[in-house]
Amino acid sequence: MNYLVAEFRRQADARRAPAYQHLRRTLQHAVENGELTPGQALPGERELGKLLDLSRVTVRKAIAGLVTDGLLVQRHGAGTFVAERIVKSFSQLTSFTDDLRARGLDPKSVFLERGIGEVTPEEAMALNLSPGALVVRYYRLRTASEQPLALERTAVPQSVLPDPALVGNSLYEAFAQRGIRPARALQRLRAIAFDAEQARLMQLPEGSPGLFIERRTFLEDGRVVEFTRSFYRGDAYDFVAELHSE
Ligand code: 16G
Repeated sequence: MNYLVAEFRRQADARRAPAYQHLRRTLQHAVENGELTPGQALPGERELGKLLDLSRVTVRKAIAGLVTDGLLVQRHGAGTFVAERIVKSFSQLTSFTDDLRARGLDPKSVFLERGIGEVTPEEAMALNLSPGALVVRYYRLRTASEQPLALERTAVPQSVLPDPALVGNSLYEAFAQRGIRPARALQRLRAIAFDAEQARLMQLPEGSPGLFIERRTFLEDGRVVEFTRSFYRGDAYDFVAELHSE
């Protein structure tokens, strides 16, 4: 942590600004220069305060700002960490909950809409259903440690999930509980900019970059169990895929 002390002094000498802003810049520098690496734990508030001769209120204020910026994350009971981009495999059929739990985070669903209705023509095409068939629909804000990461609109044939209330936090957990085992999925992806309404829900500036991913998920017998349109935060994810020559 010597780097932090030296950098803090440098920042404090260079500018006349409140102490919390110096600390904020110091921590930002440390992350940008790789002195603090993704996933690394920060010293506790008390320790940091002692190290830099700052009050706890000042330390807390600096950290709160960086959490809002997405540079740091706070995990309940565990402390403050440098945020990591989430690496998501494009060749594995995982769920949002799987991906986030694998990083030790706490994924949640905030239901913006939840209901049942007749398929739209687009849903009928995607789910191989006849006009008039019923689907269960969800519109969810997906968060991890209170940070919004994605918006997802899902339609599932009612023959697969008879009641919308069957999904608590995780769709795939609800599938598993009913013995429904997704075997494969087709995805398409494109870049988007969050519109005003989406940006508000995601707590991002309007026009922030995002990834739009459409997934159709199949059972072994070819039935489609899910048609989901996900809008992921562009700055939070790295998508990786292993490619083979044939
Ligand atoms: C992922 C899937 C989405 C699926 C959801 C289920 C992508 C791009 N999308 O977000 O299609 O509905 O996981 O997650 O991976 P859950 O089981 O946590 O509800």
